[in-house]
Amino acid sequence: MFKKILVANRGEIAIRIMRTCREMGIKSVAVFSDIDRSSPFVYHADEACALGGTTSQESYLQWQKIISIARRSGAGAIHPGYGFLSENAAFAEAVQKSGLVFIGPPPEAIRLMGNKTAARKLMINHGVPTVPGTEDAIENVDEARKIALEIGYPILIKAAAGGGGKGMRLVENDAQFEEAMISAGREAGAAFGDATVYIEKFVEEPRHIEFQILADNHGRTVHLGERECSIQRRHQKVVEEAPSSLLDKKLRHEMGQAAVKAAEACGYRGAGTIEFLVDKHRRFYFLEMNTRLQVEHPVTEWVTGLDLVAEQIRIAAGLPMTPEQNIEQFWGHAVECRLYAENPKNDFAPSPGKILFLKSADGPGIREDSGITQGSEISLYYDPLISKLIAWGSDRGQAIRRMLRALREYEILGIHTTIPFLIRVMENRDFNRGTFTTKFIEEHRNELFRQDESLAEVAAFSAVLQELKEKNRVVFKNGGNGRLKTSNWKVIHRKKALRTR
Ligand code: MV4
Repeated sequence: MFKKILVANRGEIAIRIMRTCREMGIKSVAVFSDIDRSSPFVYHADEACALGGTTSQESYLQWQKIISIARRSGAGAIHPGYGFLSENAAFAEAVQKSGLVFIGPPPEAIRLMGNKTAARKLMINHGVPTVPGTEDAIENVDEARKIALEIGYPILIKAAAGGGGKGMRLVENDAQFEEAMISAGREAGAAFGDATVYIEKFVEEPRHIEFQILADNHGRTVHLGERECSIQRRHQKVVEEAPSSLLDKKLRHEMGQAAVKAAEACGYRGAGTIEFLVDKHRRFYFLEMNTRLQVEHPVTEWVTGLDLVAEQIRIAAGLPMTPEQNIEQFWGHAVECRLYAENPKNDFAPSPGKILFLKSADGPGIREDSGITQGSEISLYYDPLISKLIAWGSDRGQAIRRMLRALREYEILGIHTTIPFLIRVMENRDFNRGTFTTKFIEEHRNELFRQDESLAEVAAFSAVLQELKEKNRVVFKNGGNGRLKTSNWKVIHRKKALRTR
């Protein structure tokens, strides 16, 4: 087993990885930018080494620097987390060439799955259902238009080097085709340095459901069930849960088999995710594979009882993984809410600043994977994800109620966060019924963004009440929105104190 691991990431995921390292008796090494000099993840590590720089490009993407720090520190492996270098095949190769272990899949699997047309072709050849579309890149506009007519509108033009929606164009009829193909190619070229595009039939109002897989070097590949990720905004996930309220035993089994087949087809090792779209007829289609640990992995951990980071480390060290078979039955239900430093009342604009006060949520069935603390400065340089709240319940209803309680308990001052928006989602009727698609946020815009009473007035009133409370002139009862102000015991105690004074 490794004695020391360098974590090539920041924020909550760096801490998440370091925690498992500590539990496994493995030392961890942090690398940090100038901006992150005093970030919590730096203090979670056993050792920390400055990368310098402020932007991602100048810091967390400096792979030569990161590899040389790893070697000097005596680390045996590098964990890339998610984002940054996690799906960079050249980095994975360079790590291996330097004599270190990359905690992730083989570089060939990253490269193969990074190319969406190659991935589609592989899936078709292995009998994994894909969305109807082209097997190869489209080049000639007129030939491509013929193909689009055969497939039938609406269609999507997607970037071969893409993923996450960049370089994607919805085309509803033949007249729109040429312009869409040209602009998609231009956008893909600028974003990925590869202008290759292809066509897929547009699946209308689908659910986005992904399967967690694990593969070790002892001949075993298993799936650990699904995550429901349909609640998204501009290709950014907002809420995830496990299991999905859409799947029954049969569909779960079929999709799980397909996910395992997909992972085996590309020679996968470690933890990976197979993304599917499920249409209104409950037909499912392979969309893409994510060759990394995902942000939303905790919901799978909670309903399976596994530590996915520990499994990644074990597999990378050549040990067999813990699960011996596919997991299709779960322990209760888990929901994750992503807390972003964004202002939902201002079109989710980034909200940088200093965390002036922080009292996070805990209690029964609550886990928080956070990257921040009171006093932290949130910059504009990196991803605005500051924390993840995960709630567990014996059933979906209890998990949602606990999440709602935790979101209301959470107190954070100094920046805007997505908490008020997440509360609206958790209260939403269609969300609670499980009747939603990837268009949920768009379709419920009015309810989700409805203005409260004048917030400024409420804030001013609260400030006056707080002042009176501090002078012991008033006591609070368990109040309006179910938020605990002062317990009745304290109220009685204070009344007594006033009487005896
Ligand atoms: C699709 C699709 C419908 N039909 N492909 C969005 C990001 C990228 N990963 C693929 N995406 C989609 N691909 C076909 N053939 C709809 C989407 C899509 C989407 C997918 C999952 C979650 C949210 C989404 C929001 C808009 C579009």
